[in-house]
Amino acid sequence: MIDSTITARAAEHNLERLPALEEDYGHLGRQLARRGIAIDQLLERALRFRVAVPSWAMGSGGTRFGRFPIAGEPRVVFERLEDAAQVSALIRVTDGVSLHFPWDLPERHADLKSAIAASGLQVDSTNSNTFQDQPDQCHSYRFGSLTHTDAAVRRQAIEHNTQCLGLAEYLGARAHTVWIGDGGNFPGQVHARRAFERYVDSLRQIYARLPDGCRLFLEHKLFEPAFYSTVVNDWGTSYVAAKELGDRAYCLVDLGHHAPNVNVEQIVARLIHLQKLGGFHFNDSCCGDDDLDAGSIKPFQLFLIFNELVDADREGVVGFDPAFMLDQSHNVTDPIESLMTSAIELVRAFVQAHAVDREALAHYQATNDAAMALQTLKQAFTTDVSPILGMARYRAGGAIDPVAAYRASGYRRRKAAERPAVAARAVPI
Ligand code: LRH
Ligand code: MN
Repeated sequence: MIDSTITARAAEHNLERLPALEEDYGHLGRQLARRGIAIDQLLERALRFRVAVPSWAMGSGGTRFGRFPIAGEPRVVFERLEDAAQVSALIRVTDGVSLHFPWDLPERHADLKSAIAASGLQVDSTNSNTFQDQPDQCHSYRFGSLTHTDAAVRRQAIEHNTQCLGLAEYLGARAHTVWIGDGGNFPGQVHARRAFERYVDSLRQIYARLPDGCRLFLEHKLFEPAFYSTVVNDWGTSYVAAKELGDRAYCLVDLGHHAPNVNVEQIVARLIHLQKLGGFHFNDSCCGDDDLDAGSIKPFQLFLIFNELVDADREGVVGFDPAFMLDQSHNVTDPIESLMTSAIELVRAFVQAHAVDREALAHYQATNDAAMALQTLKQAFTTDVSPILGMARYRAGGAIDPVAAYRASGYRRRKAAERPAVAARAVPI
């Protein structure tokens, strides 16, 4: 399902750009060798990096103030998979896709299974949705779902998650993610302890139906849609719940789900220590859950998060197997371009984290040499590893300059002709 014009443009572009890339790669290789770093080892790391794209971000997102559809955006899951396949073809690190139900629920499940196979992608995680009411729903989620005071509403939400688990098993997903917006807008509206107890009780019933080989990810979020109290508002709450459920329940860290200036990399280190780091929803933010492109606002924070991940991986921390997923909303860019450049920023932070002189860092930490400890991290963060990222895409059959190749392919224009314009509200996110 890879668009032949895209691969043709990429091949043409690569021919033009390869000599310069090889020159830059050679130059960087000499620089890194002086620091005792073998560039080909970093290249290997880049080639093995993987992150899943979110199906729900393949169209333009929107806010409560409006959504501005772009011509040729996908309308149904099959078109979202088609676009995700182009992202994968161009940058070669996003061969996983996260699905959201019921947004991605087709008439016939078999059609979805074959479309996924045709796309060359695999399902990373399924995601349930008990934060919106569906047309044919019996009970409203207006006042919550898994923590609702009414057992019938909780049963409905548990049943929906159980159906998602059935799809996860059928589609070969490695995890199921539960994010709920439950909470209150005013003091007194929600009994804080009772609500959390209902949350854990509902999750127990979902956890009991977890298919073999599938992990359960609990996603915390500081606020929105609730604005006074959110039941699962922080990592500690998520951790306690995951701990109570069992070995296959983990915490998922969505970077935008924290108050401004929270030290997210330290939360990551804690969850690694507690062996409950299940995965990430990577994005970036300025104020709230802005779902902006990863690495676009706080690239140093992204690097520091990968510094914790690489440190743990090199140490061989028990049970360390975090799932990497993007979770973004594209309001002013072409989603395909944003997902490509965001995934590339993740590979960049990952490769830079592997360029940290960890021996020197450990020495400066042990001797409380704060200045040199920071400089050791900054040396890696300020290393322009773009030649390694370009060479990895080229070696993996992708595009050295994916955005240029994508634009030259005219893919979006051709899709605009194929896919009639979508009304303002497509994926009601
Ligand atoms: C909640 C969230 C969650 C998804 C939704 C699309 O803000 O991050 O991960 O279910 O976005
Ligand atoms: Mn998320």
